[in-house]
Amino acid sequence: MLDNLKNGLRAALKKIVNSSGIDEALIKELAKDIQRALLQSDVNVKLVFEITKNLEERSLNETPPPGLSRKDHIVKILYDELAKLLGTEKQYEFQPGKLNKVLMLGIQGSGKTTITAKLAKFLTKSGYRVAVIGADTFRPGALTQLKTMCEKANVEVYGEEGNSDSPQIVKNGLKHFENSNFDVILIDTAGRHKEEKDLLEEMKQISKVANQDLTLLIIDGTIGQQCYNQAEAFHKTAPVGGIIITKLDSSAKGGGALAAASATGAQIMYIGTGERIDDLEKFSPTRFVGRLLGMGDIQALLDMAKRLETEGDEERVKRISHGKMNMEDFYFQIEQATKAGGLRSILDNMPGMSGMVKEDQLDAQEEKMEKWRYIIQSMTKLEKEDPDLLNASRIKRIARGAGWPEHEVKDLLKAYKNSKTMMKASKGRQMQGMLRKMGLG
Ligand SMILES: Nc1nc2c(ncn2[C@@H]2O[C@H](COP(=O)(O)OP(=O)(O)OP(=O)(O)O)[C@@H](O)[C@H]2O)c(=O)[nH]1
Ligand SMILES: [Mg+2]
Repeated sequence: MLDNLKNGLRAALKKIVNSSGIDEALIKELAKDIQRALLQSDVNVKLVFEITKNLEERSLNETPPPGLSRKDHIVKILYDELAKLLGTEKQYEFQPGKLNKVLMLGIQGSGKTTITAKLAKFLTKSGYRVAVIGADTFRPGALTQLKTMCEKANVEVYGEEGNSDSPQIVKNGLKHFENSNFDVILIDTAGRHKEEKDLLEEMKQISKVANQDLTLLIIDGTIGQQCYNQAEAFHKTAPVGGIIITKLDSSAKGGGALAAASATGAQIMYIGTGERIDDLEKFSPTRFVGRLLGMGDIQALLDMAKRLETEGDEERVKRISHGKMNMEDFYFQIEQATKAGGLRSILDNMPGMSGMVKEDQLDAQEEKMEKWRYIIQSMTKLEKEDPDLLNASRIKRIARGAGWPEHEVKDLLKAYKNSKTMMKASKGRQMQGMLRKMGLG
């Protein structure tokens, strides 16, 4: 299913995963590749540009949470954006203890009857007691087709061969099943119309009799982004409704169909992925994208990212309060404090820093922070972890890299060492208290 899209997306991802480093050029290339893959799957141009713009901007501007590599972070962004394209993670629940009436609607040949049987089986397997009403009085053989398919699911079908009054059949059918303890009744209707307008008119007619709890619009996925019109008209008219996109196995435009339907705000509930009765899936944007990208366990990655966002701080606080902070921790605490309530309070509270700065020096200190940021960025990973490594030649290299004189690097080192020594001496008590105050400890 959606092989072209899948291959296109995976090839693009592979480039990122196999690259030695991430830079702007590579991110732009990724965005181009994704664009191509989506356009080939008939995703609407506007949606494509939106998603790749977000991908580019977020990849360039967002800082990965501590512990998550830049690559993983970009994969996560891509995953987020694609899932967003396919809708939100809502779940429709049938109401327990009552008969849930579901009206199946769609233009000619969209796959209503097939889906009715598939859904009857799917819901039965999920523990619901399901029955079906065949209200297609238009197409010869419609009832036989429905019964044959539903037999495979062991589901009872109510129909009246020879009666052409479909609202009457619905009425009779509901009466027939009324006291039988069913949870869900699926009503298959005729697809005599070729246009949205007629379709919605029929829905109104049958709705009067059926008084359904849920209306499902079945759309043929091979029409690609043209799904938008049907889905939109439907979404506006049917307050309680969901969409099923069919024939995704036989369409190169499936991605476009899904994106277009979800762009209307309607919820895609199921997808049809083949002619057999078991070829039906409950639709979840995140799971679907995970599969497209070939990352079944992307959720694990997301969970990890979230954990790192919070855990990163805890670990850091622990390191800092045990006098084991590295250069990044040092910068982090100053930065956090700057955000949290002004440089002065932090500098006054921070062992080794208090008293170092007078009020009128605050601006100067803020400038210094900016310098330090460049200097720290010019350090290697190893040097940040263990600033004791910084000998004269390393200091020289860093100063050149940061574009500041060597004494600025030494200044930073002095402040770092001061802070670390004092932290050890006070066993981090002050620091912990302060970080807690800022909501970090
Ligand atoms: N490949 C593929 N074919 C499908 C799928 N769903 C339905 N079909 C085929 O599409 C054709 C139409 O399906 P039906 O279920 O009869 O469609 P319908 O909407 O009930 O048609 P009408 O009642 O005539 O409006 C049949 O040949 C099905 O086998 C699918 O997911 N994949
Ligand atoms: Mg049919």
